[in-house]
Amino acid sequence: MKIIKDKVAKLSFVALLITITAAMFYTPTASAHGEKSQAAFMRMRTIHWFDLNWSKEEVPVNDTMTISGKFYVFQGWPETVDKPEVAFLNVGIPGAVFIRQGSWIGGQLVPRSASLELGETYEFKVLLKARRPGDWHVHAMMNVQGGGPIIGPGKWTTITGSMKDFVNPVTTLTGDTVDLETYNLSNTYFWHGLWYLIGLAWLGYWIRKPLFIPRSIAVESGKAASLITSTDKKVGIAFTAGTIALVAWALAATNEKFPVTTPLQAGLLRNMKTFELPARTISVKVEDATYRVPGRAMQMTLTITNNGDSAVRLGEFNTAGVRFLDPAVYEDQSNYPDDLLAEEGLTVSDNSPLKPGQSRTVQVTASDAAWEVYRLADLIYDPDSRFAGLLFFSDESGNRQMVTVDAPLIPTFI
Ligand SMILES: [Cu+2]
Repeated sequence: MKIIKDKVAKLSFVALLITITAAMFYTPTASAHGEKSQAAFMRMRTIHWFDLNWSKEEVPVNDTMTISGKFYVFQGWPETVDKPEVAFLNVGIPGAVFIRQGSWIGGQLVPRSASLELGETYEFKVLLKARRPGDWHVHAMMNVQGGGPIIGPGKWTTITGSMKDFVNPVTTLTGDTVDLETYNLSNTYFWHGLWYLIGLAWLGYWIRKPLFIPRSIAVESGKAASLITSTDKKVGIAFTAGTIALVAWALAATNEKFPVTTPLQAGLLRNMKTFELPARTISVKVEDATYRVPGRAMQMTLTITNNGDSAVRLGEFNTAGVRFLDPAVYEDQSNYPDDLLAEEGLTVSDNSPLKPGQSRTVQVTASDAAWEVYRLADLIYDPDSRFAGLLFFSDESGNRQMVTVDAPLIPTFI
């Protein structure tokens, strides 16, 4: 009976090992990033991305494309999310399908984290080089320390060609040109393999012996000392000494081969250049805002005052990257992703030009399936149901002016 139990224990242990190893190698293809499951308030009240442009829809391996645009760091940043004092401009893609060759905020290269100010707008650009063929959803993204990755709008981009043609040459500070895609890969395989074998040998040595249950019985009956033989001790010492010697030798050999090394640079960039928006001449007061669940529509009562010198009309409401447009005022020419664009999603009770010096209270409705599809309507179940977004007004000469709104949102279910 004891022998059978022991065999079962051993087999279970081996099965567990195989399962864990198999799980490490199982990597299914991810086709989305769960952007829709990021809390609606995170997408609506943190970073507002706008004027976005994906330079290409189809790009061959080794070719580059850019994502550029602007983002507004929301003034009413939620209390529950850390402020973007340490933020890293990134892209949201399924793995290394592109490599990031460079990213810029306000024209300054940002290979490391930057400190962003609430209430400011920044211009950004990310340069990507195509690596793995396929259809990929490419997002702008900001990683905020303590806040997590804040994902922006995504667009489907196709990479064509073959991954085996991909090259990533860089010139080191000592003047050598290496291909980072394959650089020293055999060395990486060698060390992974070697440590894996050492690990297996260590496990193999102990698995040969009686395992859990007989050992437990021995310990309980006071014979714990008999479980470890002098050979076991010698083997243990040999493994320990061997590991230390191997690490010491490898370190010395590496230092000799590469005498000049610099650590990864990880400082914080401060005082980033902000984007100067034109002087704000329109003021908007949100009188109330409701979300009608059955109609998938948000309704706002806004009092708009024009303090500028040109008549204006409301053309767009943008929240969490979803853009609701009034086609009579503004049409998108930027080839913005379809699923995020409600070309006729904005209706204004009176959208005749608002003359300079005038003030008007209007009903504004933003309706589209995107409220549900992008799960923005989940906001109404938050303990602090607030919405926020950007309103864009167009004046007579076509200039656009951005005004932010931020107010409580009350749901109606009828
Ligand atoms: Cu995506």
